Amino acid sequence: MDGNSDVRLEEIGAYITLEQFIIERQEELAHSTGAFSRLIRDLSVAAKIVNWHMRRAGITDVFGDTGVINVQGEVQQVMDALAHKEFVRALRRGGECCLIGSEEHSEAIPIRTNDDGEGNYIVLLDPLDGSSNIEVNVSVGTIFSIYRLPDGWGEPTVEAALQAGYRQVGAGYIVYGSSTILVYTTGHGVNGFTLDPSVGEFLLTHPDIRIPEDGKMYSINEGNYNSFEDGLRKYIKWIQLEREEEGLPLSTRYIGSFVADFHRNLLKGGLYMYPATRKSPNGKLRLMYEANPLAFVVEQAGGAATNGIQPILQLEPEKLHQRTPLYIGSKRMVETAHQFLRGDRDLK
Ligand code: AHM
Ligand code: MG
Repeated sequence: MDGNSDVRLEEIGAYITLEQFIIERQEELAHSTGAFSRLIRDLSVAAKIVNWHMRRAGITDVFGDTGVINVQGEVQQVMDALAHKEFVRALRRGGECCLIGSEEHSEAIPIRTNDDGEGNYIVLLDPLDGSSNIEVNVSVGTIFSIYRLPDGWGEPTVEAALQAGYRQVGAGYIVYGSSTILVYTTGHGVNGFTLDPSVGEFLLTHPDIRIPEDGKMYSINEGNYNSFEDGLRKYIKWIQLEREEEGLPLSTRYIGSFVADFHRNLLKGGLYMYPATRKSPNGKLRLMYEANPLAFVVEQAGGAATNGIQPILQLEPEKLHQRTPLYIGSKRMVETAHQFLRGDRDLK
């Protein structure tokens, strides 16, 4: 190793693996017994396996669809099914989870464990978000939301999972991008871990992530512009004004992979919007395993997430697969969007 490499290593300091980090932070968690730590470990193991499949996509035959239409009425991709299977397998084997809700399965999946009884955690997930992007080498992700089974609850059923977002005890996502990064929160800040493929460990690379108060980028499918409500159309026109003194115009960045758009906005500042449209009158994204977990992450990082009126985390869910309009990202950007949506602000 030459002198320069030594210097670089010193700058980076000691490596902290996800597992070490979880153990060190365990006492922050209420009723900490180590079970939650094991649950995060199980999710990270599944993430590594999915990552492995993803990195070989194209070499192995995992592109294309399965021919199945999922509960969302969308064509299931082979990788969707594969990711779902790996996460369910890891959670089942881990023993800390009693119920799984997945975008790729119409019903909640109860998990029976061995003689030790059942785990106490409910995990809701989108195993592979943005999967239509895989074939063209664009980043995709996994999103997860964690609740405790309410005290005294008997058989874990879907009703146990229908808790408002503010009751989450953990949430996070994995982006399979130029590198693979796992970001999560337990309500004590947000931390990010990059997978080092040579040693197969997630290493702490993004401690205590804070989202900038304001941003220069907005993410929305502007192809739907004509079906947006009036206030939103005005907001978008305002964003595009040539007014240097107000920091305008902003830049559009829309990958079409929610996790990837969200991750960029989290690090750089920005606003992701998926509003109600004529085609999707309740928005497109799912409350329980897309909006809620990333709302928890963004709030913990100092940002905001709403449905255009109320904070996402306050919404009382009715169904596992329900959809919600979503405005999520830098706090000031969400506030400005709201002013336009309420009609309190105009283009002038
Ligand atoms: P998915 O969960 O079926 O992959 O759908 C969610 C995805 C998001 O990742 C992305 O932001 C959005 O749908 C894109 O939708 P559209 O093509 O309508 O802009
Ligand atoms: Mg999704």
